[in-house]
Amino acid sequence: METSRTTPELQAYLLGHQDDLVTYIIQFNELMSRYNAAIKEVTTKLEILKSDFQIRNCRSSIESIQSRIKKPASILKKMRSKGIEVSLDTIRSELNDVAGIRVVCPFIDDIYMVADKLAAQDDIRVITIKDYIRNPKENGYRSYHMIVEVPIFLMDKKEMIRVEVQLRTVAMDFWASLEHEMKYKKEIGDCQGIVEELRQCADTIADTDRRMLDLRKRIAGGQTPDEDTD
Ligand code: 0O2
Repeated sequence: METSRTTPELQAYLLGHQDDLVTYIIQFNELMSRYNAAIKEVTTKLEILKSDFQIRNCRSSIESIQSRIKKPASILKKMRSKGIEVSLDTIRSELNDVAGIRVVCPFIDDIYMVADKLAAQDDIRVITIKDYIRNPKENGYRSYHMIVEVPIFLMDKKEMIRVEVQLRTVAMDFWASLEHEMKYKKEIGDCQGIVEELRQCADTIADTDRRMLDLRKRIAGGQTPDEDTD
């Protein structure tokens, strides 16, 4: 796709290539519907894991599951920032997060358990894992990222589609959501110590996550089987 035309040039170009444009839009929508299908497949798997865990353990391992398809403008922005030529093929081959699912868990060990159970399913192919919980980003960001491929079954074929699954605790989600909002409203320089303070907040939250997990284990360890079923 030509990206350097000025707006009038682009308009003239599009008017002269209307058939190409319509074909392109149809193919783009087809590709997005495949990402939608992949989101449904992975979300269903997560919901089944959630309810099975709930039945066996009388507590929830997943607080919420949200999903989104990356908007066309964000797709273009990301590809341009990475210097990737924009085409339907490169969207598919080069972008990992067109389909995104965010899983929020109560405790840190729930994250690793859910991630392991998902990865172990024989129709899921794990492409990459970034563990920003054991290896937080410089700014304090923590989350467990999995890029997976899942089969979707179409009328005439099966296709493997990539989905990014981000898993985090409620506390990590609180920090990441606010940091994302603040970061996108304004470019943060470190002149007022804001970056450092945000990182300190992330560290405090991580410490609280660890203490809450420890408390849950101590409470569970102190329970008799009868108390456990209350
Ligand atoms: P948005 O608007 O959330 O979609 P890759 O995708 O692997 O080629 P990338 O994008 O560096 O390269 O991957 P990474 O580090 O796994 O980050 C992917 C996503 O994680 C981001 O998507 C964010 O959603 C989230 N993320 C990563 N770092 C941060 C951070 O410092 N703060 C917050 N709040 N979220 C973060 P996008 O496309 O950047 O944004």
